[in-house]
Amino acid sequence: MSWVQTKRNYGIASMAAFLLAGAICAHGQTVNFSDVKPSPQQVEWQDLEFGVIVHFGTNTFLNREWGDGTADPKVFNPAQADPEQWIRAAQDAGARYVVLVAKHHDGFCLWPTEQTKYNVAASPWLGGKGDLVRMTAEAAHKNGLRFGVYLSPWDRHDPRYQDAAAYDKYYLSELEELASSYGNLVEFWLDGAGSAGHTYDFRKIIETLRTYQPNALVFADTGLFEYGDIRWVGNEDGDIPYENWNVIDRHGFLRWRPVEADTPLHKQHWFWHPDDEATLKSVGELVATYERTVGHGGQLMLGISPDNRGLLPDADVARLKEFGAAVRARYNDNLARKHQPTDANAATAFDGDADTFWSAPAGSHSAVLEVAFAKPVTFDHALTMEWLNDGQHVESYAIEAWVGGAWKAVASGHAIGHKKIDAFAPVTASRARLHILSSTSEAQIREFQLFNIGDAR
Ligand code: FUL
Repeated sequence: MSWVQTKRNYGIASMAAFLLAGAICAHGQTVNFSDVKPSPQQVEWQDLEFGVIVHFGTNTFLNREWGDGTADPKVFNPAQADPEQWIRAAQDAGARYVVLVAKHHDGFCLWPTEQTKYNVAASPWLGGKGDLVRMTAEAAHKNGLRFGVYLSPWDRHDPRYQDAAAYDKYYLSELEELASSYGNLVEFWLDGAGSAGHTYDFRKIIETLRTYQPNALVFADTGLFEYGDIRWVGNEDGDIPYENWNVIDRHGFLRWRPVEADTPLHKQHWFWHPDDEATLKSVGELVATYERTVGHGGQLMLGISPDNRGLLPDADVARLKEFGAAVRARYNDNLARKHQPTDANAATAFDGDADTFWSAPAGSHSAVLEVAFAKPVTFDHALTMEWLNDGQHVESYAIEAWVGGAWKAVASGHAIGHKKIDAFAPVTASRARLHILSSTSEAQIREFQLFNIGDAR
């Protein structure tokens, strides 16, 4: 359906705001790609790898994807709304954070905001005393997941939307409530859909968010390029095209902007719809999505949707569990751990502990990280992680196996980044290596793991 592809441009508040936002090249200094480093918050967020985004609201009860803002709040009446069930299912899938759509484009708010009556307090749910943002934040925190919110700028209900200044005031007050009352937010989702032609005061929006949530990362799609800490991948298919670099050129200014790929568990559906089992993605599709997102060094944001009871359907819960189990099974038996100990420094890359890393010799621009086995092993996947705190250094690499008395490249690429998964035809060898063919400064590798998964594509 077309709506999922319609991220739109916003008007920019002013040219001055744009210039201020990109002032890294002060005094005419040139900044190189490899000089740009992530913030500590970006490093922490990239380690989360996989999150879920929850869509639930009046649309759920009306078989809609984009509500037009006219739905009666009384339709919102889930008998069993249970964010703990959503969170546990997300956790089974392997997710480490959850973003709740606190207000979608229809304008209906899932918390009892004082800024509009168009919210859960006007619904029969829990006698008008419920607060889904609180319940979801608490369930997430209780189960060790980070929590974030989506607050749609486009609002098809509120009359103030016709007046940019009045709407900014309204939006900022909503944001202030969300940012000050529900604990730490890991991510704030700014969705550009539907906003074509509307001008927002994004400088003020970000200022307000930062006042209460200095560590929250802003997800922003194309039209909000200036304001995001995280960038949209440009599609909703769960596909991060390779090469994927963390540093992008933002109108001549280089910025660390890791990518997040949002895609729903049900094909094309962010909200629950009746009789929709056929759109549920298969385990194979989900694993492929994982490998094309997390395996391409970016973040996977999977959409989940509670039904009109307020629970994830049993089939969705089961699928999420199967998906998590499949990923764990594929990347459980790291053969590199069984290496012959030679070099303690190198061993830090084989140990499954992403908090330790191997470093190539200081100042080097090429290097090898070799793993040797007592007996030949067969492998068909490699998982490599770069330590990014100091920037993204690797520019070209090959995975090589010692075959017939010579090194043979079984996979190669340019970017490694946070995580790179390479699949190749099975190879049997007693030695393997990560060959850094070129790096801007010494390569720093958190993990170099090998697997025999058995389904090389
Ligand atoms: C899009 C929205 O229009 C969809 O309804 C959904 O919320 C998705 C995550 O973002 O832009």
